[in-house]
Amino acid sequence: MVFDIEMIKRIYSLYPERIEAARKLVGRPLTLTEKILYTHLWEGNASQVYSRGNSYVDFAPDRVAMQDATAQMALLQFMQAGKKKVAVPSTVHADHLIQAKVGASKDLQESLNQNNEVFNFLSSISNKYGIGFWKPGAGIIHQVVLENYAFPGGMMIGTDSHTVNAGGLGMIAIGVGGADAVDVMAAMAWELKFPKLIGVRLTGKLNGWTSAKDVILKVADILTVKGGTGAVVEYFGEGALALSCTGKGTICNMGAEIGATTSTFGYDESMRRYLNATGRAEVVSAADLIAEHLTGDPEVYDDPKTYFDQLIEINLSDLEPHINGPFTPDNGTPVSKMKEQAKNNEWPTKVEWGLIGSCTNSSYEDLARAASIVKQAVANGLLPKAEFGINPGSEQVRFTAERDGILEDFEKMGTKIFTNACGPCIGQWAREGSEKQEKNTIIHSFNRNFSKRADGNPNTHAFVASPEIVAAIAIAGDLCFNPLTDSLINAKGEAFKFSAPHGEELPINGFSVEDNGYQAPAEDGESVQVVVAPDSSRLQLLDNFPMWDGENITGAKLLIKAKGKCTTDHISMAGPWLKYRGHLDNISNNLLIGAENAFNGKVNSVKNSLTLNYGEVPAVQRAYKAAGIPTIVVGDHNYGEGSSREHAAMEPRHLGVAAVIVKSFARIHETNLKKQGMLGLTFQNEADYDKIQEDDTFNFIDLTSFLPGKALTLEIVHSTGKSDTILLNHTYNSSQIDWFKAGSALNLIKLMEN
Ligand code: MIC
Ligand code: SF4
Repeated sequence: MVFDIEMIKRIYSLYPERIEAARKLVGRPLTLTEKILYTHLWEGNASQVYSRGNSYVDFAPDRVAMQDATAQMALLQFMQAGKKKVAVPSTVHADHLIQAKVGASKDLQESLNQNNEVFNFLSSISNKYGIGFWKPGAGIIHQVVLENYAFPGGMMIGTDSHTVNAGGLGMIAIGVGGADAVDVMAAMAWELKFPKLIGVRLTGKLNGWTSAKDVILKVADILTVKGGTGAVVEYFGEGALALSCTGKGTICNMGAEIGATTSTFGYDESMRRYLNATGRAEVVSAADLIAEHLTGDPEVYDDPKTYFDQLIEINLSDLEPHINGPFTPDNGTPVSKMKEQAKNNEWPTKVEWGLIGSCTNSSYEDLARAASIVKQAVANGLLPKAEFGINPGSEQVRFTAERDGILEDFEKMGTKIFTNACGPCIGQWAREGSEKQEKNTIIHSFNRNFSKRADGNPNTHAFVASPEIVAAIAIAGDLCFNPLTDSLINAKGEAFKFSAPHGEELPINGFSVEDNGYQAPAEDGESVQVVVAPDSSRLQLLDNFPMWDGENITGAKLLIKAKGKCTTDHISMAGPWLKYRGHLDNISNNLLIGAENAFNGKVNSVKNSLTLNYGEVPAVQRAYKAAGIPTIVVGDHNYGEGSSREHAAMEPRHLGVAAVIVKSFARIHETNLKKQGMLGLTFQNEADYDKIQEDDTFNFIDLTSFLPGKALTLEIVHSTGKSDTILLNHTYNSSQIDWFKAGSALNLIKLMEN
């Protein structure tokens, strides 16, 4: 079955006219990104040219995807919008809440037992509002979307930062917070600042050990975790055409790690092959009719410097496999340099675990290429020095890989086959011994490797690499092993050198699956009941956040001045906390517990100015809230990097933080703060970060004239009695200022409904 084919055909039928309208206005050849954006304007045909990096634009995305950990909050908000049904095709995927411990069948059952209440809520609310539900075990959201829903030239949003994975099938797919998803599901426009464009020209061809993963590991190394902020990355060139569709997905997926709004590739043969193999020949026929519009204009790719704001060139023939990390995905090291780097940085080189999977690298091709390495090891009597685990991306991939003997290859080496789910990638990993917090190294094919992310141990050095490199290094048990040049010694004492990996891009005998785990929604959901028990610890109906009282915020205290990297994992930790994603008050007990306090270098220890004692961040904030004292949070660069989880914005809002003031924000988090009625501001002068002292009191001077483009003034009164006055920039447009005034974007929807 092809999902939503009529919708796809309708979008395609609009393409020629809309592209023509845009082309006339813009007056030059168009990039693929511009084509998709201009065909998805809320207003229909373009009536003006939008300025990259400046204009706020209303879009009409074609679909919405949500995963279980973010869907709860998204749908709790949607319930309040008073609609009968979602306005665009939408899906929910149960993938984050499943733990990896002993192996798929036991782990899945265990997760069903533990999360029954939440899964029932998601299944019934999906049923009620016309949302497709992918049951636990069906697969990881982004793989399932790529296999079933993504289509060239489409535009989608999803409540997960790796929604961008669908760029592998030529979409503009963007990660958002739940409140943004509510706009689209409630038939309203979705707003985005018109992005800047980064072009990446790929020349040459991948060979030997290099894979699509290495392209993005290299791009991350070049651009860093904030280099893509506010931009769409468009890949093109002969090298792009030669990549598989799922390989393109891997590259787009990790675009989230450079802060890019999204990444995309033009419609090509690899996409046709993938669509056909996943049962979507009808999409191919429809796309072929407008194929010229589903890629950038030839003039653009011939002279990219003229059309992109920034251009990167990578010759795939020269690219070396990379290993990125630890603790950040943009610290790239070519395999041949690892010995030297590990030594210089004192990274532990003994590898304890190799993990393959996550939405980034769990396709059939990924498993097949890694299996080809494992097979060689088994055939040559090599036993893996590290433990090994895999999470297939979807039931379709798992079933087919099992049928084709790929899983058997892994099992022969003692690999644990975990559920088709996120698992260790999001801290859902019951790793034995991690509580001892020993310094150790793991290597995985995931996308993120922030501190504590996989196993909760801050001393785990997690490195990111392609599945085949993960396989080779886990077998060697040595981070410095270079499979291109080094040999291993087998059980008989003979030297053995791996041949380069090989794996079919798509299964020769086609994909197959018995039960893909999909549950279609009721035709008419009117009578479906959605139950939220009042005493539940997992789910809690939402109350409105209070409206702004129209006064300047004064007498605010500092909750925390966070130092260095402060990702959404630091602000609202995942792992064990995932269970409270549907209960705002309970999850608020993890507020900023991972952030480092700039004054004492500790995590989860801040000064309570009421008692002058140090306490845990959530407890201190609750004390301020009880005393009716507003607070501010101060942060460094790229604050809120990583996930789309809006809990990182809702928790401070719920507990009474008034403003978050930082050197710079990651895009999704900044929007999430705005949506929840918070002030998200940046220092006009970065050095003012240093002026903030632990015992300061803060007074906003001119919040009463909060206007687009006008900086706000903050008075900082130090405990010495001296004061500083600083300027704070913001990016609120007038409707976003209305969200602030109403108390949240959702409050505003409700005000408009009545
Ligand atoms: C992640 O990879 O961090 C997550 C978990 O998928 C998040 C979403 C979440 O926090 O639920 C993301 O990337 O948006
Ligand atoms: Fe799941 Fe990890 Fe992908 Fe996030 S990055 S969606 S946790 S697999």
